[in-house]
Amino acid sequence: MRRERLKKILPVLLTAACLMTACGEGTEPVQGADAVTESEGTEQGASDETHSTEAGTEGTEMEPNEDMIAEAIRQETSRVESESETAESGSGAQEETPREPTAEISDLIPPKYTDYQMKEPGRIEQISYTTRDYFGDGEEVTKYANVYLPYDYSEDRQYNVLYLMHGIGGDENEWGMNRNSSKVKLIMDNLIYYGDIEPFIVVTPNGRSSSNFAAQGSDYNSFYVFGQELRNDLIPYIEKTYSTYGDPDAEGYDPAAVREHRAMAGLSMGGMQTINIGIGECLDLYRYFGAFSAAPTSNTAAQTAELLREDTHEIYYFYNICGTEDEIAYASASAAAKSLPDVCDRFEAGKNFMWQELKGAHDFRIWYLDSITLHSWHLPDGLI
Ligand code: FER
Repeated sequence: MRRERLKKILPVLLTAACLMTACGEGTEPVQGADAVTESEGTEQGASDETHSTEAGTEGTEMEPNEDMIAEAIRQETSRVESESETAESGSGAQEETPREPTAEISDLIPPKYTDYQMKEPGRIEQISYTTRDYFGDGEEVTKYANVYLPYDYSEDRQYNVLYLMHGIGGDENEWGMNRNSSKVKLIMDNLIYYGDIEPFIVVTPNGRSSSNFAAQGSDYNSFYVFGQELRNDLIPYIEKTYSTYGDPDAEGYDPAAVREHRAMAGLSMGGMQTINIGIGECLDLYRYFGAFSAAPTSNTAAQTAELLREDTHEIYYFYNICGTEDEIAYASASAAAKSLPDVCDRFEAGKNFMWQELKGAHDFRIWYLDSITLHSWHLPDGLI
């Protein structure tokens, strides 16, 4: 019963994490007709220019568009800065980000998830942990991340964990999870408050595995080696510190044994990390994935298929979204995901895979929604 109920009411945000609760099998989203496109064959001229066809190609060998990178960094940097100004000015929880969802899109979000109910708020902790400069000389580095703990977090129970990644010009604060006015936190609080998902932990790390991680414009190639940090340092730290399903101090601890309790998702460069690192390198650690407007150096569907050829880890869910007017990522996100079920029998649309595209650009109008429309079967027919 509970399982059935969860399948039906799968709510808003964070695809992967919601699906951790729902246990993907047999979930059949009823999708709105117009804006949602299921995977079809893809012909992506633009993506051919930015992707090698060879599976497993390192991000460093690809040819990203430097102008787009500069623009993405500029946009994301200014967004992060203006959000922290908002936070510092103490202007309160209702404060909006500079790139507010349009009415068109925000109407898709059931108000119960965006209305402030202050009764059962979760809390945010800023953590620091020791890792290495995997991109550079391997020296020890202290890095920072935000951790969302659900209301009534208790050591007496165990929690699923979502690792939620930022874009090329962002940092651990880009999702706003460093402030109580965070929209992601609000949606999480509401999802949990209404009993629509099981409480879970969200970690927003800094995706640059470099001693230069704090410089938002620093060499983006440090994004590609984040898998080492995740595996060696961040996941063990989180599981030692919080009450998750994994306990690195326990005898015989096997991080792979609890992969069903971890999800990875991210926007743009974080979507690339989800695809290239989460699915491409860490399938033994994760079972749920979400890529939002995946960046140009994301593995193509063919590359992912090739990487998975020898792998037998079950994939519970892989959700993808991109705006059709996203000049930075529409081609790459499409190339990475749209045709995946056609080229790889590990993905089945409507079962453990979803591609979704709708009118929108490379911004939070899409990224807050990823979530909501992911669960479009929760919305009235024809709404999207
Ligand atoms: C690129 C254009 C954009 C690229 C990355 C991005 C690595 C990332 C954008 C973002 O994270 O918002 O060519 O190549």
